Amino acid sequence: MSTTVYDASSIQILEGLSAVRKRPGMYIGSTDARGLHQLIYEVLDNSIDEVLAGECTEIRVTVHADGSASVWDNGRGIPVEEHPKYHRPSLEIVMTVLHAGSKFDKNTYKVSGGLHGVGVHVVNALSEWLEVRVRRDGQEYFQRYERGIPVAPVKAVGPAAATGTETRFKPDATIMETLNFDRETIARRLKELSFLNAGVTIQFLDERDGSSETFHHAGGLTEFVEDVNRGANVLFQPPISLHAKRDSTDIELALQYNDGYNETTLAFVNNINTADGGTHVVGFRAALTRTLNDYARQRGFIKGDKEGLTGEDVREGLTAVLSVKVLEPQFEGQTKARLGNSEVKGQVESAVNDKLAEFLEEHPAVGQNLIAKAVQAAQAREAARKARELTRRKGLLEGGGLPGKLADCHSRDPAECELFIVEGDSAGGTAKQGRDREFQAILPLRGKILNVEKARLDQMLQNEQIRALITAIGIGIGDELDLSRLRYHKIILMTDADVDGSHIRTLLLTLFYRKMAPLITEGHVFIAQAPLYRLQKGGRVAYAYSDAERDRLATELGGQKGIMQQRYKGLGEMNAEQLAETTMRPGARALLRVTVEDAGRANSLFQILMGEEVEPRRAYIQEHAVEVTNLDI
Ligand code: 0RA
Repeated sequence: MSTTVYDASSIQILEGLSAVRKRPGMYIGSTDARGLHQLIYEVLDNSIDEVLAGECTEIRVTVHADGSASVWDNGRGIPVEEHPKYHRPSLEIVMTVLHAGSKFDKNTYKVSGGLHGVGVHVVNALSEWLEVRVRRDGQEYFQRYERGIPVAPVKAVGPAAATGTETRFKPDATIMETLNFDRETIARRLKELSFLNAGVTIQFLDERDGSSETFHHAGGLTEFVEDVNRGANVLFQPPISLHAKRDSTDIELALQYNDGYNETTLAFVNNINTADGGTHVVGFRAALTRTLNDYARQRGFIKGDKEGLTGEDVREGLTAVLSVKVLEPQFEGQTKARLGNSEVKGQVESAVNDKLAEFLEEHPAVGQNLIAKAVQAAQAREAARKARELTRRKGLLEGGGLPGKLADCHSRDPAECELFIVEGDSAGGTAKQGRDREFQAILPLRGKILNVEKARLDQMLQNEQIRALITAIGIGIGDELDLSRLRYHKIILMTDADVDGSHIRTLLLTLFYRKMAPLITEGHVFIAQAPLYRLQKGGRVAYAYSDAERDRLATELGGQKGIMQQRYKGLGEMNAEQLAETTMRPGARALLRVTVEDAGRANSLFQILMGEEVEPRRAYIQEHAVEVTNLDI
């Protein structure tokens, strides 16, 4: 590089690098654990683009023991020949400036837009070092970079029989707040990708503990739906699946119903999860409602002048995975998780209308099954409306009469108010003594709350615990929800660190996720973290929130000798002052904010643990034997 350091392209490279390193959040969202994993996903996106181009069948992701990660694929390999504009090897340009990709080819779907697909050069800029190996034209090529800058020219290092790319990088500790790759997080995304790209084989190796997993789903979305419905009673088997193209948009859908009352629709655009929906989901829902209504009328399930099925009716118990491929996706919203392209609504709607009607024609038994469920939902909707009206008349949802169990706070400014939901009357009593009554309210819950997975709205409103919760929170539920009436901006779940505690927490999160979603999406739900140990030596007291922390603190306090250690089995074992100073008081406590992801995970865990099928539950418990040894089944 010595003679070319100052040429125009070098300057552009250095400026680009420093822009990324100055504002990493602009490129990868954040520098916390989420941002760290985003680095892997950015590299992975390029391999997935090769899969979408039909040029790659195998991907290997490895987390190495030295804290680096690598992605290997058997695609075409990043081109190495001189780039026409920059007069450098294309490989070097892709790794330092440009967006990579088979993106030079027009008319291929690509993972791009939003936080995704910013390009592998961003990963390079945020890495202490990065090494790329390309197998192409019978050669293996190699280049290494440090903090994004090549340390030597691209070099041919030996013969290669096949083609492909391997990128290994070590995230830069001076930029990223954490370097700890989470096996579960990565595995979840790889599994998702293997469902979305039927036939690709994705291997995952974690060299830190030697574990490995292989994801391969020839059945694609159909298997995805079956996986989501694991543990549920399904109304028909196998899931309905359809595939169609409208203009340049490719549309794939699989759906199945279970005997529950909730809808789970997962939607993806170019393999990116659109958690906030968008035009593709709107098109799908419109088509589902229309097709099922047409079918129900044609077959006489709904008589001429009778009111039809609503969208909610036809989505009760629905599990669907929708995956569309769009040439130039526009992602919108705060987190870029919603598809904006208006043309996609009509494309998906037309495809689903045609193909679903065709399917129902050919499978009348499935059609009947499905309509019976939706008609039942319509009847229940009517019953729920009546129940709600009754409850409203009683003033229960209006916050008129607050529940007797609630120890409310003095302040009436919701922005500063906090509601602690506590397990049991005894811990509730301690929390009441320990709180700051100016702004902290306590609601003790007794025993298990209702299984919301199996309850319709009307049944839920008859449950005393749930009514107390709804009334205390103040925003109502379901269609009637009004977030502006929220009485506490922080809703804090404070349960024991044992199996019962985590069970109740899962139940509560599921209730919020299913019936009061804005509470979670707007960030109002938190989990209090109580310590597991209290250590004392002489006059010094310290609290530990994990075994590792206990060991560290014991060393700090000067070894094991003379240390008094207390292990808390529940909140009830702490006195009010201890609870306040470790878990409740702002400044001293550590709250975890619940994200949609957490709640979604609680939800699927909940389906497994509470569902009627024994086998998935047994399998789950075996897999997680260490964590749930005391689980009462
Ligand atoms: C540009 C053009 C071509 C492939 C790629 C990039 C490519 C990039 C990455 C990144 C990770 N794995 C990748 N595999 C391929 C097509 C080149 C051709 O036509 O041979």
